[in-house]
Amino acid sequence: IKELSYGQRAELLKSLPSAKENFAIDLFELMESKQSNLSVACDVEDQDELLELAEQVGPEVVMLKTHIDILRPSKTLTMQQFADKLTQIAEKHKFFIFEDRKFADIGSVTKQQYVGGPFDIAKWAHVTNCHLVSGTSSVVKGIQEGAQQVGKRRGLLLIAKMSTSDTLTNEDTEKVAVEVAQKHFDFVSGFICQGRLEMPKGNENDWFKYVYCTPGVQLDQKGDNLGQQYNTPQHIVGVKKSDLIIVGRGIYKQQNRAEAACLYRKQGWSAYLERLE
Ligand code: UP6
Repeated sequence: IKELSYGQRAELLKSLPSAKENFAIDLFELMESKQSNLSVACDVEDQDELLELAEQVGPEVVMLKTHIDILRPSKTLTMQQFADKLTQIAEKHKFFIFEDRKFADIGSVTKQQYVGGPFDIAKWAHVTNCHLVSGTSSVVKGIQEGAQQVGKRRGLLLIAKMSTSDTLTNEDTEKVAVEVAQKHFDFVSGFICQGRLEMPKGNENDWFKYVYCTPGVQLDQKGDNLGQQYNTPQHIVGVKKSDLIIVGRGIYKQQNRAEAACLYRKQGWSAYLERLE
């Protein structure tokens, strides 16, 4: 198939019986209506600051990315209260919450880490992600069972390729991620990757089913001193044909975070529009 818009991909997914409940539909629809393919990685360490950042960038993003385990416990808010506040902000500005947990244990422990524990991720995060090193089907199933327990529509992104210079992920892990996604298409919504992934022979057109999400995006820097590598929104969306850019320090380290988020949203969106031409 030729290039498709996010909205067209949502419609196509809705027409597939196996995808009817897939979170990717909600995400593609929001991207289309909000004219945004931006996610902000909120790697701040204070709960109040994270809530403030969510308010600042909320109007620009479709997904707000958290690392719940880097936040200092707050003196004023319980975990439940914090999650409720973040959920309220998400509803107000219309974005999804992505807990970037990168699960990597056996299926049953993954499920325990996802549902319950101090963070109770499944309760408040619309989407999460996992590595496939410890199990391809088992880890996905563990998270899927957890989501069923909570009884809400949840999404899962598979880590296919990481942004770091010294990553062990490669073409083989990308290939495995695609196979796992195809097998668990009722629950898997997309990938953490560095660009659109190649589909298996005979199913080349299936690329449209998945949301390709890419971290390691920044305009000013080429990388950091701990292995991170950056590309521009134009390169990631325009050349590599990824769908969603994930920007952390490029936005939250700026003086005016709302303005920075607006700039990245515009860059990501115009690269997408050019791709459609
Ligand atoms: N992230 C990566 N690379 C990956 C996967 N995830 O950087 O392959 C996450 C990091 C961080 C964010 O955990 O939250 O994306 C990138 O932040 P930065 O833009 O500040 O580098």
